[in-house]
Amino acid sequence: MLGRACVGKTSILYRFSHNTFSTSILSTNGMEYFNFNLEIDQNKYFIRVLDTAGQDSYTNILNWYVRDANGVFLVYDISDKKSFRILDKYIALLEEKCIDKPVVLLIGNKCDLDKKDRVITLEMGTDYAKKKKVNFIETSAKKSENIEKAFRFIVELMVEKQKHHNIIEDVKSNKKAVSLNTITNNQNNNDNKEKKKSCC
Ligand SMILES: Nc1nc2c(ncn2[C@@H]2O[C@H](COP(=O)(O)OP(=O)(O)OP(=O)(O)O)[C@@H](O)[C@H]2O)c(=O)[nH]1
Ligand SMILES: [Mg+2]
Repeated sequence: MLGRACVGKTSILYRFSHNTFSTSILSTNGMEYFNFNLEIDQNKYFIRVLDTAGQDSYTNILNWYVRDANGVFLVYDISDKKSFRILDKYIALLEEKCIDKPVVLLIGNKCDLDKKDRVITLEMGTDYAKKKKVNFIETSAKKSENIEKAFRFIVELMVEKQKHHNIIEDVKSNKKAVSLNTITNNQNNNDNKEKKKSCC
């Protein structure tokens, strides 16, 4: 869970874990883990989310913690321009520090706010997400809008990514078998098979 201070990272986690919301929530000090069980299509998943502190003084600790992330909620506040501008910095951090490229879900939080308070439009969020090739959703921890959807979405994306990874591994091992076969079997047949596999 990444984003500038006060964008609502902890509030999103509390909404999902305890179905509560508070306007007097304390700013996060350091890091805190939240554990969840989630069932999707009769499959049960255990997810552990690291709630990070958005204050600048914690930036150095982030470098270490993001290394192993499989999925990232990157949160901004639709009423806070700075929280949107700083997204580039977080994306650069992920690109530089993560061992394996994580799935990223960009969240525009506080979509319950009045139109007059909104400074980042839905279109700006969508365009940014497209540009950075990440997924996007607007949420409200206050009104409980799209919170569960966001968690399901990121888990689904992570599962998809893992499946894709497994397929690639399968294809790689198949390729080895195929290349052994080419020595004894029909060369063209195997070439065709291999071409088909690599386009999937
Ligand atoms: N209107 C509105 N206010 C929200 C929403 N989510 C959080 N807030 C308020 O925004 C403020 C900051 O929320 P936090 O959850 O502490 O934000 P954070 O990103 O965890 O902040 P740090 O821990 O300092 O990094 C609090 O006053 C919340 O009540 C939301 O969806 N709508
Ligand atoms: Mg917090």
